[in-house]
Amino acid sequence: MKVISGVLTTLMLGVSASAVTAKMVEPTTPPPAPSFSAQSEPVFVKRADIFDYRALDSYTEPEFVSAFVEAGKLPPVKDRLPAEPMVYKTANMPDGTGVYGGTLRHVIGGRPEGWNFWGGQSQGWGGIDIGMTECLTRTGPLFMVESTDLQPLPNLAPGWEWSEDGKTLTVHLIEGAKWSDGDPFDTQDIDFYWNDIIMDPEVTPLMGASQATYNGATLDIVDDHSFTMTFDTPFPESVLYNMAYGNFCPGPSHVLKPHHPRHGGESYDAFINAFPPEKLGFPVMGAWVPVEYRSDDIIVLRRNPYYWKVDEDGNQLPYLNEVHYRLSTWADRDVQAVAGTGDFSNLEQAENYVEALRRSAADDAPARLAFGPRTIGYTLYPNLSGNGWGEPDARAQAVRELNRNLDFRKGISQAIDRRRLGESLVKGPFTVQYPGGLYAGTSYYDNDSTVFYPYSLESARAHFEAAGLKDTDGNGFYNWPDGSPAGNGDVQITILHTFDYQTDKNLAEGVVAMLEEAGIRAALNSLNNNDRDANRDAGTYDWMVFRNDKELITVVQQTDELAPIGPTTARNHRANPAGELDLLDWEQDMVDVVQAFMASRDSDERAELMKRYQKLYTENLYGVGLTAYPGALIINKRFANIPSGVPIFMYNWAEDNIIRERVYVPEDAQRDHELHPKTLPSADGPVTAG
Ligand code: BQZ
Repeated sequence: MKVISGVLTTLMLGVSASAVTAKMVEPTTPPPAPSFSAQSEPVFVKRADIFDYRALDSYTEPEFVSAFVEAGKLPPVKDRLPAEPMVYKTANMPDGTGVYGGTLRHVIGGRPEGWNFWGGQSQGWGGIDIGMTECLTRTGPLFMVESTDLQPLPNLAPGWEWSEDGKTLTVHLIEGAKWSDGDPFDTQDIDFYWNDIIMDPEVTPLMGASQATYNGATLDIVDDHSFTMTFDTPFPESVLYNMAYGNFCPGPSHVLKPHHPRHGGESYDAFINAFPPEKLGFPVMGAWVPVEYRSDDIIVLRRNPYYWKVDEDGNQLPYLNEVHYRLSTWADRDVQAVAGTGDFSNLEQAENYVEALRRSAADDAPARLAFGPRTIGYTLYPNLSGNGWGEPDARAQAVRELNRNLDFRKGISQAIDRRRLGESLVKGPFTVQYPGGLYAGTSYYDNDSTVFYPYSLESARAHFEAAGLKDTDGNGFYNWPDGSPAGNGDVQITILHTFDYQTDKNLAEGVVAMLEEAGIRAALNSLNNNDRDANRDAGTYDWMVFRNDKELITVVQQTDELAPIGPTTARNHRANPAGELDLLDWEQDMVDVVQAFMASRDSDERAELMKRYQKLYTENLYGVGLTAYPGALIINKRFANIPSGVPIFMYNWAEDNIIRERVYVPEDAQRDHELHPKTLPSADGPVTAG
C-alpha cells in the first residue's frame, strides 16, 4: 500500500495544499546551548607517552601469586609475560607507580546472559565486557591524546603497516601473550574470530561486527603472530578504529571452537549458550577473570595471572586484585557510588543529578564527581524499512510507510517540545534541544549544516495532514486514510524503549504525551535492555527511544553504524529476510558520504563529508533528536591514577577511559573488600596456592 504523495492526498481531501503549508513552521539551525563547561580538562599527551612495548630486566607480582609459583601451580612471572609486554609509562600515571591490593566495586543494571561475547551474549554491561575482552586496538584513552596524534592506540596488536597501494594491511600480534588459563594467544584466535564468527552468517558478536565493519576486507593468516587484511579501496585507515572495543576482540578459540557447529559443535544455539555465567574461569585476555557468579546478586573477578601488561618498575598489572559487579539497577549505581558502598558510576541519568551533586558536595563525601562534555544523547528513531524487515503486520507496515514520508517525520519532530522534555529530566544548564545527528561540540560538528525543526503543534499538524492524515471521526486523533490496510481507526504508533533506565522511560513517556497533544496516538513497548536490543536488531518496532552510541560523538569509531551501508549496520533500517535494503534516496546519499569518509585520508575532505552527512541526517530526520546533556564520572576518593578530565562517554565508556589496569588503592586507603583474598581464578572458581 503506498501512501499517495502528501499534496495529492490533501487536494483529494478538499484542503488546499497552500492552506496546510501556510501553517508550517520552517526549520532553523539549533538554538544556542546553555553554556556548560566540563569541570576538568585532560592533560593532553601523545600516544607514545602512555605506554610502549619492551622487555624489562625483571618482573614482580603480588606475594600471594608467588606462592602459586613456589607451589608449582604457575610458571614464574617472566614466563607468564610476553617477550615484550605492554609497559605503562610512570610519567603518564597521575599518581605514579601503584601498589598491589584493593577492590573496585562496580554496581550495574544489566545481567549476564553468558560469557560468549562472540555468540552475541551480553555480560551485563557496566564494564564487565570491557574488562574481559581486550581487542587489537584501543580507543577509550584517546580522550587524552593530542588531536595532532589522533590514531587508535595499539593493544593486542602492537603494530601494523600498509602496503604501497594501501590495499593490504599487515597486522602484528603481541608475541608470547597468553590467555588467563595459560593457552597461547596467537593467530589461531584471529582465524576463529574471522572465519567462524565474522564470516559465519549464523553468528553475530555482541556489538554486531560484520565484514562491513571492516570495509568488506578479506583476511589471511601469515604466521603465528601476523595476518593481512585486504581491501578494495586504498588506505581505509578508519578500519583500525573498528578494531577497538566492541570489534575485533578475539575470543579464546581453544575453548570456543569445539562448541562451534563447523568444528563438531551440536548447534549454533548450543554454541551461543555453551558458557553460562555459572561457568567460572572463562579464559580472557583482560585483567580480571570471573571466579564467582550469584544470580541477581554479584559477579566477582580475580586478577589474571597471565595479564600481558606491566608498569615501568616491572610490576605485572593489574594493581587491583579483585573487581565486583553488584547486580542491581543503573539508578542504584549512582546512589551507591555517592554513598560510598559502590566505587564507580557514569552519572548519565539526568534525574539523579541534583541529589548526586548535593551528596558529593559534602566535605566528607566518599566519592569525587566531575562533569565532562555533553555526550549523552537520546534520539527517537523511525523504523525506515518498507520491505519487510522484522516481518510487520498490516498496521506496522502502514506505520513504516508513514515513517518513510518526510512530512510525517517532520510532524513527529515538531510535535516534540525538546526544551520541556529536557527540563522534565533535570532543570538547569544541563540539557540541550538536540536535533539529532552529530553532537554539538564534537570534532566533526558543524552548526550551519544542522537543520532543526522547532516545536510547533500547528506546524506538526500541518505536516501530518500533508502526509495524507485527517481526523475523520473528529476525536482529536488522526485516522488512517480510507482503504488503508490498517483500517480506518486512529493511527497508533508503538515506541520501543528499555525500562532499565529511568531516563529512557521518562523520555518515552514524554514523547507519548506530546504526540497525543499533536493528534497521534502512541503506545510504549517497555522492555529490559537485552530484550530491547533483541527487538531493535530484529526490526520488530515502529519507533524507538534510544541512547546514542559513540559514532555520533567521535565519528571515527563505529563509522559503519552512521548509515545503512550494509544489511545489518544501521539500527533503524536493515535488510529484509531476502537481504534487500530499500533505502530512500537521501539514505543512499548518506551511505555514499559515509563510505567516502571511511575511504578518505584527507582531513579537510573528511570534515566536508561530515557536514554533508549532518545536513542529510538532520534535514531528512533519519532520527528525531530529543535531548543531550553532559555525564559525570563518580569514583570513590580512595582510588589513585584516575586521569583528569575523563569523559564518561566519548571513544568509549569511562570503564575503559580510566585505564583500570593502572588504577590502584594506596595501602593506607585499602579496605578489606576482597571476597576471595589470596586466590587466583580457575575453572572451579577461586583457588588458593595451598
Ligand atoms: C556504561 C556501559 C559500559 C550498551 C550499555 C547499555 C547497553 C547498551 C551500553 C554505561 C551501560 C551503562 O551502557 O549504562 O554507563 O557503564 O554500560 O558498557 O546501555 O544497553 O547496549 O551499548 O554501553
